[in-house]
Amino acid sequence: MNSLPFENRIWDPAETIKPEERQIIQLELLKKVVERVYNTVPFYKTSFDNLKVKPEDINSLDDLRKLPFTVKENLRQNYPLGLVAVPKDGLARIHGSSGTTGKPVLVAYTHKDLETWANLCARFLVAGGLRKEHFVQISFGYGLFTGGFGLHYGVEKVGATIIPAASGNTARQILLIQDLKPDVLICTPSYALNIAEQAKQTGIEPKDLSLKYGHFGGEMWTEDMRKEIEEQLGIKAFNNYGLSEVIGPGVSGECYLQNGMHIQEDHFILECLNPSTLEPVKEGEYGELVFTSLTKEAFPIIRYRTRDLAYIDDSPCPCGRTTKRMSRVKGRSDDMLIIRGVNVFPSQIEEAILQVSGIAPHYLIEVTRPGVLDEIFVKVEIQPGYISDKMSEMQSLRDRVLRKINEITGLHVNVELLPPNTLERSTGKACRVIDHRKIS
Ligand code: DLL
Repeated sequence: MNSLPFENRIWDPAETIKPEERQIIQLELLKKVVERVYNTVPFYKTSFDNLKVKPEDINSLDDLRKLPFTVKENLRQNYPLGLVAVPKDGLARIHGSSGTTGKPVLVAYTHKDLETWANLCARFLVAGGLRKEHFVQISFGYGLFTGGFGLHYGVEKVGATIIPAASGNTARQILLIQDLKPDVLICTPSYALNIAEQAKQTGIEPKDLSLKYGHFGGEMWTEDMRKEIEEQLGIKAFNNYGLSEVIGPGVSGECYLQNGMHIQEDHFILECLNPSTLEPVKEGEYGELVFTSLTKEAFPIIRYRTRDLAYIDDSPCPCGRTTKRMSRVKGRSDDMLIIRGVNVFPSQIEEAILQVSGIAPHYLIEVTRPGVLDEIFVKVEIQPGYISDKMSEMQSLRDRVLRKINEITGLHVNVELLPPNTLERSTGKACRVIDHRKIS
């Protein structure tokens, strides 16, 4: 691994204040935002009134639980900008979530929101070691997607040099890395692997490139995937999380200790709830993440149900930041596959296949129901060096994948080994699952 530039620096003193002080700030801000949405956004007024709750009922952080939830469907119903809480001339930018079909879900920012957002991204970038003298290649899409612009202004705030490569044209990404020698790569984890793989194919050893570390997010990835990226690119790989509805990237991100993502609690209150009962889970138990924004002007959001499943860790972090941390997202409640009654997350399958040597980190899960029973097909690529003419060797590799998946998920699945480079590569968020049961 390349030598690392880490020194424990903190971007914003607000990251280290005592949790009790932060709670006082949270309550003040919560009261204000609740009052503001009630008076400016008809959707919130109606949903509060339906539950017979008024802004003055919020007198403690626990009172948050009296408030109604917001779900993606509410944003769709209020398309394009029905949930915006400021006059149109107060807006500075519109972004949208990454759905590929139908109308996007749109979100809006004032100038102050953009400032807040850049500061939040700067926090986790610095927590991973970003310094002014670094060169940073941003290989996220620039557009409605929040990844490109969000990280762009975060890096700019810190004062480092940006290479806004955007996503796609992987050969040019590699050329830029070779010639401009960036220290940092920012993109989705699947695209980082794609870049490494394509470099290898053109005779470039990715480990010898200049990159020292990367901030990856925007899609689910496992700890094994992290190892894979770190090994292939010879870097440290940090996780960061966010969603357009809440602000974009910058909701939480890892520090250099890589032990969970620090939640920006002075800007968002995070609840972790059992998705069926909507009651809080115990600390350390997986639940659905539900966010309330505290400081956003244009698009405040109350108790937004993300469907993302993770757990909260309240133990102190040696880096000195005093915020709670969240685990990596293990999946979304709506990505959970129910196969013959067994619940399985794509991340469990990723975890399994990445533990089998000889298997590349490229896979596709297809679910069908040919008769009455569900069938699951896991298509995985073999690593280039492991391809063999001997049927028995390929059979045994396949058996190892089958056994590992069974060990981790309890399921008997069909595994198809594919030659290297057969599955489509993504330049943004990878598509890992095709559920034919939903399509037909
Ligand atoms: O993906 C924001 C973002 C961009 C975050 C770049 C980090 C880096 P959306 O397009 O609205 O926003 O998608 C949000 O992506 O609800 C999660 O399901 C998933 N997601 C985002 N980051 C992670 C992560 C951006 N680190 C949805 N791990 C979220 C797992 C993630 N899933």
